[in-house]
Amino acid sequence: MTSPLVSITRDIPGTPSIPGATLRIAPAEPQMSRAQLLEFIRGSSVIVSMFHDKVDDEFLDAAGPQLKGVCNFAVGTDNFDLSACRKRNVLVTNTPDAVTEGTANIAFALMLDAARRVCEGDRFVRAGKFERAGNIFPTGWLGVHLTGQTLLIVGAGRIGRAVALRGLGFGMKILYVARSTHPDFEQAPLAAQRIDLDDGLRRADFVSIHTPLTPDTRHLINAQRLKLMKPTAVLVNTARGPVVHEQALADALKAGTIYAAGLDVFEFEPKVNPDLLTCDNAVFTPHIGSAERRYREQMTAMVCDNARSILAGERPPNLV
Ligand code: 8YV
Repeated sequence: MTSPLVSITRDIPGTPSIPGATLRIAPAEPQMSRAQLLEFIRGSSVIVSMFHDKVDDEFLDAAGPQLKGVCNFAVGTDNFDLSACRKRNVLVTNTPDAVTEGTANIAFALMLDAARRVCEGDRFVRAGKFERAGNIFPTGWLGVHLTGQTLLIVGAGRIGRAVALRGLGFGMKILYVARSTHPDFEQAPLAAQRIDLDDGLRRADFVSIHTPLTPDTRHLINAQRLKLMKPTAVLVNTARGPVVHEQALADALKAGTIYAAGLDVFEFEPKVNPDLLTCDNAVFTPHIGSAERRYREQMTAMVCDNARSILAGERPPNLV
């Protein structure tokens, strides 16, 4: 009897291993086209997918009827047509927890950078402008402070909580937006207050987005909502790009409707709105929220464990 095939659609860190299975790992370069991806997954019993692989009817048909599960190398599952998976009895898993700390760290890095103009300063120094300008006057390069400021967390999951805890360390007051009350946000140490999104945007000095992408959250932050924010406010998005209307954000940054933004995710990733790229008051990273070696290796261990359970006919630990 031949061993079941597990296809991993991108090179992943650490040493993926699934006893009894044949592993096929896509090379890091060159990146596969959709047609090549569909060919690559043919005959798989389990597929380890990336957040940018659209797992839909076409994908599931290309894999074939022997497919038992798809293990996403991500916590987000907005790349899945879950009902198409359910129809075929294909199990879906993700990697919660492993992405929490890394993503919270990048959110905070972007928050500090946007507030204190770190990357803008870096560009200034590298371009020789510091040397040409001479010493900076006390009125130059003024940023916004964090201590005592209000941080609004949109989406009260694990990552939102980890960002709120970091905010607490900076002496920030925490507000949160969620569909229901979250005792872990309201209890000590966060003592956060739940608020309606529009009121929260009016009150916040910093807004950090941590909601999954769903039909309800697409363009949650649009032109109208950006207008509710303070002109001194900073917006950070490390969740999914389409939660923010990117053109409206570029317009708000240019008009000074808000002070600055920090983005790890983009509406049409990996494309970035050209107007955004011209905004000196925006700072970007290329969707690397969870990219801390320790946690990426944990994600590898999780997808392997989920795949092993699926092949063994057990309930996988991170079933979606
Ligand atoms: C990516 C993410 O999966 O967990 C998610 O939902 O978007 C990220 O952690 C990661 O960048 C791997 O490509």
